Amino acid sequence: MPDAQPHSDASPADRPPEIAAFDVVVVGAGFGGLYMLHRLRGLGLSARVFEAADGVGGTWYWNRYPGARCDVESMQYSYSFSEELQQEWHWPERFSAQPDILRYANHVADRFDLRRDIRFETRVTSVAWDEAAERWTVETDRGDRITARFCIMATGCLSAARMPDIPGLDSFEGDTYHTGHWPHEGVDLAGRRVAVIGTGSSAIQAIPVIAEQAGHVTVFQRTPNFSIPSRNKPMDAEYENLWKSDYRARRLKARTMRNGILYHLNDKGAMEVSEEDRLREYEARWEGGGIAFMAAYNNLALDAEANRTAADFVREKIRSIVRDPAKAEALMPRDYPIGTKRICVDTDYFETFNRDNVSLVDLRKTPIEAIAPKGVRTTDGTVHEADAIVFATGFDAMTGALLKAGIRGRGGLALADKWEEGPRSYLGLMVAGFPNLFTITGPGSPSVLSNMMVSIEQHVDWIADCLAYLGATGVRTIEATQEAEDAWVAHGMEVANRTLYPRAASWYMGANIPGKPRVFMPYIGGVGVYREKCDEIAAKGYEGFRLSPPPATAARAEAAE
Ligand code: NA7
Repeated sequence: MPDAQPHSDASPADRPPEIAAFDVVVVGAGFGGLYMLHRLRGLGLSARVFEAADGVGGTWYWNRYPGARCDVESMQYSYSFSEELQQEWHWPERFSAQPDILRYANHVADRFDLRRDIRFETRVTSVAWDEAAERWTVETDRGDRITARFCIMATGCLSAARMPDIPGLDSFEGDTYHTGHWPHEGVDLAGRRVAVIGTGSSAIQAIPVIAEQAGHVTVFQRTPNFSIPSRNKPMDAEYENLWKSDYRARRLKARTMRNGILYHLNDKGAMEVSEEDRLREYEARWEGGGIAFMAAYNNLALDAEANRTAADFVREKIRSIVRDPAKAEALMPRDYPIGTKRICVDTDYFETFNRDNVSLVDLRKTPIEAIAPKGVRTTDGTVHEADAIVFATGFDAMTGALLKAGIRGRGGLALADKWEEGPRSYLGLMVAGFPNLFTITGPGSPSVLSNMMVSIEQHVDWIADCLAYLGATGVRTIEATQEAEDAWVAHGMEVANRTLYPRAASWYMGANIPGKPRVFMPYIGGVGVYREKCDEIAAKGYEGFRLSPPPATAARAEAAE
């Protein structure tokens, strides 16, 4: 099935700027923005979606690097809102490759006729609250100027790709690529000398595939990562049927899980069992493949000793796979607990270091000094020659895309200023001082610690229900109170500090961006608990939010009309 092409009314280049008023503006047409638009239509609200790319799919539109694949099983990494959709769609593999996920996003856009309200190749440059009109004014790089009662940021958590500030980059004579902005036409790396900078999830997926094509691959590793084999395989028909025969119930159950993924979570602690049992359990999970490895025991994210047993097991695996002991040692993570940096899932990552055409540069011993015309120069003076450099250097995660949109709330307060010391929000859904502005999977919500599809659907449904409530009660503005926001931020930190997560210099902590405040950004209390909390708050008439005019007054005014 070929990718469907966007077909807006006019091609972006010649469409005139839009000056219009809508009920809602949505920023982003990834999985969050697409479903949000669908729900807004259902509520009878007028909506305009702006999308910087020339197609839908968000992160799956941009991340086209070789080997790009989802870490959550296909049967679970998909929308649940339409029974017909989930029954009719067929995923070809246990873990979906990027092209299949993008095809799915395009299918959804067509099936629900979403494209006609999306303006592609249009980047939002300014989002400003108009105090008097109680509306948002949204401007784009194409000269659009739209006002809307509500603004919903569906900009994604990993969409602001980050190039490190390495001197000499412009002097490089070869080609440079970022995994998060991979050229659509693909890249022919056959026979070329390729430098890969970074060893996070993207690199770990890309390196084995690149190594099969390239003449030579030099991997520049600053921090080794824990990675579990995916055991990816073609979709088993019986397994697919099992899911489809019981899809609704399985989806409901997944929503109650800690990370929104249905898998067997052992309810025992790692130290409650003998070493022999423990190793057997880890071995079974390693053979089973995927991130369910981290659910082997219920305290791996909480207890350092328990965590060490899992980390030791993976380090032993690395030792047994990688034949060169020095390389094996360099590839073993030792200075943070397993799982506290995003656990990676791979196909033949460690095995790839047994190939003759793959070498590893340990940047902890010899950091990168500069990019030279012929390659990457490390502090020992070596120039590692390359024809192409692949930057797998990650994203300004969670806050990057939100801050790029130029959001200004009450009194002209810039979100960037408000978040100078780290993101602050109520539930990761709204920010005090920014009325009628919602963030889908914003910082302060489970987001990146969960199956994003589950968290996206939960947020979209919550926001849609909220808008329906406001409409029905005549409320014009909703805004998180400062007290509720402060309490939520304090609660989020308290829960995070009970875990081992803050011990790693991870992108969850903002540690990958020089100067970014070190704050644990996602909410780690669990998807099930979080959903209950959000529902409870809504049921109490949106506790912690200021509704204006208050629903009672609004309802009375409505009755009097
Ligand atoms: P990540 O996980 O942020 O990985 C980026 C990698 O790049 C990581 O190994 C970094 O090392 C490395 N890096 C970053 N800057 C540099 C410089 N200046 N020099 C050398 N190495 C550097 O991004 P991914 O794209 O792999 O994955 C992001 C998420 O997407 C992933 O977690 C999934 O949720 C999907 P560091 O660890 O910072 O020392």
